[in-house]
Amino acid sequence: KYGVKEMDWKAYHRLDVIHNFLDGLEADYPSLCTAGVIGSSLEGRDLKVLKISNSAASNASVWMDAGIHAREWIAPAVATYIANHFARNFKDLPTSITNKDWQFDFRYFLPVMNPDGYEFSHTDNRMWRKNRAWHGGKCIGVDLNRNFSYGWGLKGSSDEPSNAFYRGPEPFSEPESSAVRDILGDSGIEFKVYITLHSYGQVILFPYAFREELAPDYVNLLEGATIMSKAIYETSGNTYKVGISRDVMYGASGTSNDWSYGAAKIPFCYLLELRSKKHRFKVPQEEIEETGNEILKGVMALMEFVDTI
Ligand code: ING
Ligand code: ZN
Repeated sequence: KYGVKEMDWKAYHRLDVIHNFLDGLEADYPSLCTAGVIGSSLEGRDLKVLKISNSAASNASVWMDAGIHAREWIAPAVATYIANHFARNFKDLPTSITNKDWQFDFRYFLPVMNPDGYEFSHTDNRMWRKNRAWHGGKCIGVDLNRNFSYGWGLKGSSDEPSNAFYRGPEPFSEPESSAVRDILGDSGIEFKVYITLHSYGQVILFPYAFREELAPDYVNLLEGATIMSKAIYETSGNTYKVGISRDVMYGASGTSNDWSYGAAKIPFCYLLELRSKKHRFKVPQEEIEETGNEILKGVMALMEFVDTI
């Protein structure tokens, strides 16, 4: 209860409040919600997750992470907003999302994938992006979204520790990316959807970011992205472009989204760049709830679609 009371979506919160909130959901809904820890950051902070599940054996899993980049504060806020909604409204879901029995686990929400960087962006440098690892030289930080093994080391990343897109000395050199790999690729859980929240730009990206060829599931991926974008527009009037990264933004390699699709073989993988073009990384706290709601509606529409595939 303590954590739930402190949490709201009218302000940005520190890591302890977010983690207490996850424990609070478990306390409020013990048969539905389970908080857990999938690993530790370099500085020893928990990589804390929440599972929301009715424990039906045939459920497919939906993963959502956020905060892989420290300064993108709107992303953890939206992930917790969505977790909160699904936990509190779970019993109403089977008819509101699909006519069939509910057959998804939210497994897991990882609202802050880069807790060291997230805290650093609160205490020292609001514009910090990477984690806080040192791999020689004068500079700190690996870009966790260049540290995954699929296409690692190619264009759109850097081997320079001083670079904002520093990929690290080797794939999965970082405890934060390794912990995610161990769950998504090595836990035996069947994942159907991978969603990773970033900001900013209002775009929905799907694989591949690192190569020219279209993904084998390009048509399905595009349809899912378009459905999300349409649901967002119908909710708030905000426009989100859809497409592959090199068309809509820029190319990148070693991303969690490409790895989830290409290596972990999750069929629906999306990177969402949230609001806002106007405020960039500093989305006013007054816009958190609206952003959470538009993305919630987008995710629900996506789940309805993937349920038919
Ligand atoms: N952009 C992401 C980044 O990691 C991205 C998203 C991924 C863009 C792949 C293009 C290709 O650079 C932000 N804002 O972090
Ligand atoms: Zn990002």
